[in-house]
Amino acid sequence: MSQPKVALITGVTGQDGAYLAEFLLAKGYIVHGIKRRTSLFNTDRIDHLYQDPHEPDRRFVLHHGDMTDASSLIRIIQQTQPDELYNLAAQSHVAVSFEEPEYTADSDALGALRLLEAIRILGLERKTRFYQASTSELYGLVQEVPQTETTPFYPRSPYAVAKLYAYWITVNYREAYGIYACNGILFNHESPLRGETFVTRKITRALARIKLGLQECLYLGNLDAKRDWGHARDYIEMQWLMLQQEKPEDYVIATGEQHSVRAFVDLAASELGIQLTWRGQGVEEKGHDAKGVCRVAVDPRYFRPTEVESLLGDPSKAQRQLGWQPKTSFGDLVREMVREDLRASERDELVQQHGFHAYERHE
Ligand code: NDP
Ligand code: GDR
Repeated sequence: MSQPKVALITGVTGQDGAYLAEFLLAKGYIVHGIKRRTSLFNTDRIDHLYQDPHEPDRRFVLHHGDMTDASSLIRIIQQTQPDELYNLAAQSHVAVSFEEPEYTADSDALGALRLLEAIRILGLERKTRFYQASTSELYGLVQEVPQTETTPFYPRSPYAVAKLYAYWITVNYREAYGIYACNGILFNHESPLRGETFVTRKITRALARIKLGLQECLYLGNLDAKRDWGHARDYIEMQWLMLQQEKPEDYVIATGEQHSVRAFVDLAASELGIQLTWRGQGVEEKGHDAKGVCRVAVDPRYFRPTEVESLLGDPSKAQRQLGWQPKTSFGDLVREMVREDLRASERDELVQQHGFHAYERHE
């Protein structure tokens, strides 16, 4: 019987890490994940996959490590000898990268370099295939519509600049040392597991809570930003497929469809049966409804110093070479996120009815 393949995932506690770990385990892989030390458990997204360290023959193993700590990365790669290494770990919030630019560069740019160097130091250039989580944020101030693998980059945030370094160091190590290394240039992808401060999840979570009377207001920034939103579950399959080809190449993964933040709000609200009235433009939209309750308001604190206004991907290459076909429509994505956030809010409502306080947070 052939040995199972071994995968190592950085960022395993994140949205994509959780979907990818589940996907690879179902394919028979032994999956190792790197998680950083936190003062509370931070494994909600992967708790259903957890295997007790005392179990023999575990197929899902977590290791403590950090993208800013080369020693931990080298040790884990040496121990696990991965056939496939998926670098998903990152300070992934664009707005936060303006507040923590140096840390973002350390983890997102140098982090990728540390992994590639570890592969080289350990002599794994011919064994370990490397996936780098690149991003449509590289296009930033877009030079061409829609964006393809050859569209010039123009990053617009410390996050995007850090990811630009990671993109090119991946290409460089492929060319210089013959490592099978790929960039997946993924456009925004969402799911019920999306972090609560990214705009889609912020919207579905807040509207579900407003619907149940647990929250009064949803504060947002630029409502006119347009994104090409897909489902994370569909996108992680492409991450895997990129590492199964004969030759390592870079691919755009996108739906080829674009919607505004405002349209996302409208659709999520209509799914929940919430009537929204948009009042004028910009900050003027801040206001209260007939009952004096604020529903959706624009708060300039969520504007970014430099914004990426519009992204639209052309996934033709992935369609041609990887057989890429997004399975989830925009409508189905919004419906799934709304449904799951309504369930979570109903749980919070129940908790509140039993005398426990559910805190309202705006981030
Ligand atoms: P998340 O923010 O949900 O997850 C990021 C993961 O990285 C978390 O597990 C986080 O750990 C971990 N992490 C952050 N900093 C460090 C560090 N210093 N050391 C170790 N681990 C760290 O991101 P997504 O799952 O949405 O995205 C996965 C990757 O894909 C990211 O690199 C992101 O930049 C990129 N990407 C995402 C897109 C999207 O639309 N989702 C689109 C294009 C690219 P913790 O749980 O402790 O915070
Ligand atoms: P993005 O995702 O910056 O594209 O990065 P995010 O959901 O944060 O923003 C999308 C757009 O919505 C606008 N926006 C708001 N954004 C947030 N977070 N909160 C708000 O209140 C708000 N109001 C409006 C933003 O200005 C922006 O234009 C995501 C991350 O997952 C990155 O890691 C990844 O690389 C890219 O997607 C592709």
